[in-house]
Amino acid sequence: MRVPVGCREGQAFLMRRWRRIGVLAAVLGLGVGELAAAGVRRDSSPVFAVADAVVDLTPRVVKDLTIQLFGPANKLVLLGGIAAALLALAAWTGVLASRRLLNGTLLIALLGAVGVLAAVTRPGAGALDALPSIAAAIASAAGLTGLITASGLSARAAAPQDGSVPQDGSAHRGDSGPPDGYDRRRLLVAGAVAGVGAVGAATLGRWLMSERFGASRSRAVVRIPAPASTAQPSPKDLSRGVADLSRFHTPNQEFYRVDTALAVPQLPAEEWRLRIHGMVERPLTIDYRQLLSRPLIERDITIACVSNPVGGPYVGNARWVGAPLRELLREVSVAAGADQVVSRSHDGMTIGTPTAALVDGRDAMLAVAMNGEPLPIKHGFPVRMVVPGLYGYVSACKWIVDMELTTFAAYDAYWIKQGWAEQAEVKTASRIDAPRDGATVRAGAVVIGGVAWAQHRGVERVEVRIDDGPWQAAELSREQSVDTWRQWVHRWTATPGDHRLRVRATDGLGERQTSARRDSFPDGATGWHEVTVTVEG
Ligand SMILES: Nc1nc2c(c(=O)[nH]1)N[C@H]1C(S)=C(S)[C@@H](COP(=O)(O)O)O[C@H]1N2
Ligand SMILES: [Mo]
Repeated sequence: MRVPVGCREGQAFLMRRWRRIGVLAAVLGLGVGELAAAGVRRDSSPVFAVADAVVDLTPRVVKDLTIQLFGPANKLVLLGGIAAALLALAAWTGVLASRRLLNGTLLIALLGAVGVLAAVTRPGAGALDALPSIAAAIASAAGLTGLITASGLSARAAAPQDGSVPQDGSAHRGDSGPPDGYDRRRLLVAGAVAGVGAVGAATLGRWLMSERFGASRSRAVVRIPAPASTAQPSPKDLSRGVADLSRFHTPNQEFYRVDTALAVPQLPAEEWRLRIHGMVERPLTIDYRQLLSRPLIERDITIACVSNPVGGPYVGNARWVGAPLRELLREVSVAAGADQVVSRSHDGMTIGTPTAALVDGRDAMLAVAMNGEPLPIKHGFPVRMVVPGLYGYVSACKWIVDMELTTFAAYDAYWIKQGWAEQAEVKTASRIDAPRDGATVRAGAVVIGGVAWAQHRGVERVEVRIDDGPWQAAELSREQSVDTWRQWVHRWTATPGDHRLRVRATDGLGERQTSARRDSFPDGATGWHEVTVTVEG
């Protein structure tokens, strides 16, 4: 039964159809774009190329804000925003097409051009990278025409010839419901065909991409040789029996992830090469097999992100296996004055590390394994850098493919260009994991616990303060190395009421963690972590 609709509603009804047609056409185009990208390379996908370009063009303050607000989910938020903007534009192609098909097609061409521009300006892109965006635009335009034809809608049915918005709904005079020629059934069928086509093309494209360019097959077959120098046996893990206390080794699945890559870079180990060049006497290129044939070291090293707020989650401890950088740099013979090593990743990130930190005897390495498995793809497979004592953005280059010996005066790496500090040693920090902030606990015996880190200086002491009471020494896990965090626990007899718990650490040089509250920009947050808990009688 046809529900009578007034003229104004009739107009709105039609516009919804046109918008839907625009969106369906765009989705079809994107699906076809993904499929075409599988024939070129991953980064040529219009979706990822545009998203990556947006990330590159986003000002630092906005990026920081999204990291602060949404943490590791900031990329999902960004992708969601891009998708919403695209949907709005796609709907608009339909609206434009309702006046004149050519106008809708022109907007699609413009969007395609944005895709082309983004794709050909990605690192390592060639002219071929333009193809998926072009294919997407053509499929979209064809979809638009096809859906309009199938629906029986025409530009005339939607708007008066002069293109102005009708004031009285005169476009389909005094009528109830859709105009003559509109065929709901055929539009539904055509829409379903377009939708299925879009999903099918995107799924097939995704699958082909991971088969052709993915790294998981490579990761499944690599075998990491036994290290020549093994880690100390692990200390007793204080997290056993204390809910919410961080485990001594952070499981890979729970390890924080911070990087600018929207799609995790895929670099099969067989294709991996590392070039060490610049201010060196004997430039060197090694492959994965050669790297693994070197004497490997195994170490428990805690890494942290400079953007970690006080008490935040961007820190983790893992057992890494890798090739020491000191020997590699000795082989290439670094020129005097080359005070910076600029590492480049497969996805174009640049990270600048003081050369001194790589040769001064600390366990700086090119890591290939993390907690007993080949490096997870998200954490840099096949090879990443790990340098004890430095924040990740100045040391921990994932998917590393190039190291250039240069000077700090000559080159600013990615985050330095955004204003972050050139040199950034990890600041002494401590965190309360249990009980959680805002938790309610029962009066009596309560275990307060957490972790403390001061990489390459070590943690000597951790103290806890309840309300305005005295600072009390916490019990610490055995020191594994100066590069490894220490778990701490403090047994508290909790009394009913609200309580404020604070923690502070002292590093291996006897220096106490500062109470001064500072934001993470530009070289790491400072201040004592505190939580408030309610104790019930
Ligand atoms: N290629 C690449 N490597 C990178 C980054 C990046 O964005 N791209 N981020 C760095 C930062 S800021 C940190 S804190 C660490 C995080 O390493 P994780 O994700 O394995 O925890 O990686 C570093 N290495
Ligand atoms: Mo970081």
